[in-house]
Amino acid sequence: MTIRIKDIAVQLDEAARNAQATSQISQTQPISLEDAYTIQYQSIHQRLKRGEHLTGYKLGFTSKAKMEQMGVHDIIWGRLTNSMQRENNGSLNLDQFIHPRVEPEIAFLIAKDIGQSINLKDVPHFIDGVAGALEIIDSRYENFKFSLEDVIADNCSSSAYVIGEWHPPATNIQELNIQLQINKEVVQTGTSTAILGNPLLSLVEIAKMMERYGFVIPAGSVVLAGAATSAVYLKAGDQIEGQFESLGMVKLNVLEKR
Ligand code: OOG
Ligand code: MG
Repeated sequence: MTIRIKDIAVQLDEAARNAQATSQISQTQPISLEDAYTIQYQSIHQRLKRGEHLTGYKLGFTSKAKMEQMGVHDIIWGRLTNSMQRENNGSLNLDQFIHPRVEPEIAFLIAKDIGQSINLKDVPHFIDGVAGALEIIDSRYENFKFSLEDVIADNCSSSAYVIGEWHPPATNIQELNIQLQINKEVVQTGTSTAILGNPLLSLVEIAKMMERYGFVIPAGSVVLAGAATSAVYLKAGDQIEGQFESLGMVKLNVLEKR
């Protein structure tokens, strides 16, 4: 059976656009890892055709907390576009999402194109800034359930992100305590060490992926290193706050239902 890459890409893009869940691809047809990344590429292409542009890349499943919550144990990567970005302390309208969850992340601002593998000791040369961030993930699959290939095809559940204030690249990001609060209640705690033992390693990992798949992360892009804690479902009216010690606070307000 030939796999209808383009049809699946359109199906996933429409599910995102209409905020309407769709069934898991892997339940009706097997797809390979390569197919999954091709579907992701084509699905993002639909967004680009509508005038969006790429703003960066993200990693997924770089912490044990996330792997265990979702039952997927491989590092994955996806793409971010300008329509996903929200201002720090801005708002989020639940109507545009299916079953969104929030998770605290660390973000990097990329200083030099990344298209080939890099060593940990060279990573600082590729960074112009570091920041705390919040990611809103919203799987396009029913019940937020997926296989590794399903989630890759679905652009790793990317749906929105907020970047806190950028700090100089030399700012310490090792062993930072990270807290996620919703309506002033602490709902998740973790540390930056939860991200691959050292969040800088997320750039080593994504560089390997860029080399393998033949893409380049251009200077000026944002890279999200992957969540340090499990993700939490959002409700109307939630006030979300990520606290990242020296990197400060990142906020997002979920609008009340109209
Ligand atoms: C997939 C995306 C994972 C992360 O930070 O680990 C991710 C998901 O959990 O739906 O963004
Ligand atoms: Mg994430």
